[in-house]
Amino acid sequence: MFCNQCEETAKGHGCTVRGVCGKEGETAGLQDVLIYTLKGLSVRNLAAMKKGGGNPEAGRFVAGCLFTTLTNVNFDPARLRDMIDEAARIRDALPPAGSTEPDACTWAPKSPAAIAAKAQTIVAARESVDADLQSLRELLIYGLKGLGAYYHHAAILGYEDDGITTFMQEALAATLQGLSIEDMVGYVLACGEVGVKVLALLDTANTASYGTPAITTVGTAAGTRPGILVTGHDLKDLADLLEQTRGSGVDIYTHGEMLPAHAYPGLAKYDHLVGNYGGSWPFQREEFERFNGPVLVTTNCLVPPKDSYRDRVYTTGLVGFAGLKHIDASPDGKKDFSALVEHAKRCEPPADLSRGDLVTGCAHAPVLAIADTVVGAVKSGAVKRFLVMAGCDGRYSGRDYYTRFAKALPADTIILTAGCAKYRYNSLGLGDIGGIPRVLDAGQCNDCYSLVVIAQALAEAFGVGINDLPISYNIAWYEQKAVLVLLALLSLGVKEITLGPRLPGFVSPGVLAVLVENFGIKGIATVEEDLERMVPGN
Ligand code: SF4
Ligand code: SF3
Repeated sequence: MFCNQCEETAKGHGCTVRGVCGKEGETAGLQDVLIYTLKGLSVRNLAAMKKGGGNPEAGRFVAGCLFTTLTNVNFDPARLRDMIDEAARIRDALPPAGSTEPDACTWAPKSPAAIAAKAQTIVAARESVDADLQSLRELLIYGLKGLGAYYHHAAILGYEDDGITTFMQEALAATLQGLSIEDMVGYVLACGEVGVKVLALLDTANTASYGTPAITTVGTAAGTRPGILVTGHDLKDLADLLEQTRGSGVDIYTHGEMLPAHAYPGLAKYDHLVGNYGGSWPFQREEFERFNGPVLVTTNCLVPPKDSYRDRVYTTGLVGFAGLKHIDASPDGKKDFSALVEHAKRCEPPADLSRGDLVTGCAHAPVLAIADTVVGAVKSGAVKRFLVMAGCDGRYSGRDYYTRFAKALPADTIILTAGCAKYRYNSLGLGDIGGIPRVLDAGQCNDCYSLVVIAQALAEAFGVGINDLPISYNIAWYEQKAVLVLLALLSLGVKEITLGPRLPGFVSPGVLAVLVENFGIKGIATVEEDLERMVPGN
């Protein structure tokens, strides 16, 4: 195996025996082969679309498969094998793209041995490609995984866009074409532009489905009734579970990236959505153990479970892990969560992990509703600077940097955040400035679009360009949704982004030089140095 797609990749280079995430070599190979087959499917589907044909369902399928290969989503070889078979079936039902097609269009996943051999060929092929070109291909593929993930989230709620899925297929096909460095850079930047579109689509999907978020204080104390813990990003799963558990005597708690669910009127209306339990995904092994009741994992990030609680973990949607119970949707799209409810009733209530109240729901609508206050606070000097600290949390010990950085910020600064990175500082009690919370949590990483809208609104209010605002970017990344968000920010012309806690292993020295020269991207240094650079004269 060779996998370098996340921040925790072994030795900062690549996992070659077993993933730091727990992914086995077999699973890594299956994920590579799935992506490879999607490339062939895309070549054929695009050719058919040009002639007025094609498979209109293929785009959504591709998005779901890309999401499946994201870090910490699906560890189950059997599920991945089924997806490869399905990808090949869809591909083979399309007419050939021409008299000479790439191997990805024609190879057949005839047996586990054939798939394993193909996986080895794919890994070996990396060696024969120019390092910068390979780096750009990987940057593009990882951006596409983020794109597929966000598209899948929107599509689940009924919001789709053929332009986005066509780009996804064009970009996948482009990685087979032996394009020049310049052309690949073009695709990478285009991926960011389409990323802005998908984030906007998802924003519309969420608010149309569950209402406009409101700035909301969420309790973290454990109650006295049995509970179900919901983690991941899929709001529809949570909504369906809340509806099915009404009056059951079972409480529902959010975990990790589900915290912002409390801000949506369509979800907050359920009295038995009682609070948030625990923190971000890296701490789930202790937190799930202490929760005592069943846990529903709707999307990333799943950590291989401990034996002490594995019988209480249920996966759903694209998430998979061999041996865990999986809740599938029926053909009409409905999911039956009754097994979790019955399971919860047999369990003790959660052990208390209280970390005080957390504030969330600071999405673009509620923040822009207080735009006059925010603009006034900047003009009066009460707010000197905004720090965008969005992104991921992770296990790497160096991530305490973000807690130390947040603590060291002067009292006249405001953190704009989204994603699970916020758990490094959202319970520090950083207070407010004239009623504006000093940690403005727009929501999940899925809600990064809010940060873009807020920045654009501030730029308009002050009549300046986006890079002339008193905003610094100190982004934490871990997986490929964050790669897409980074590309989206670059496509909007945002410069001088600080990225940490470690730079991606898949970025070659040549590509890094381009990122530094054109966008001013840097890695983190010490808290003191970074503070001086981002909040000069603090
Ligand atoms: Fe390694 Fe990250 Fe890939 Fe897992 S996802 S195998 S930790 S690089
Ligand atoms: Fe977190 Fe996995 Fe990226 Fe959604 S839950 S931000 S890491």
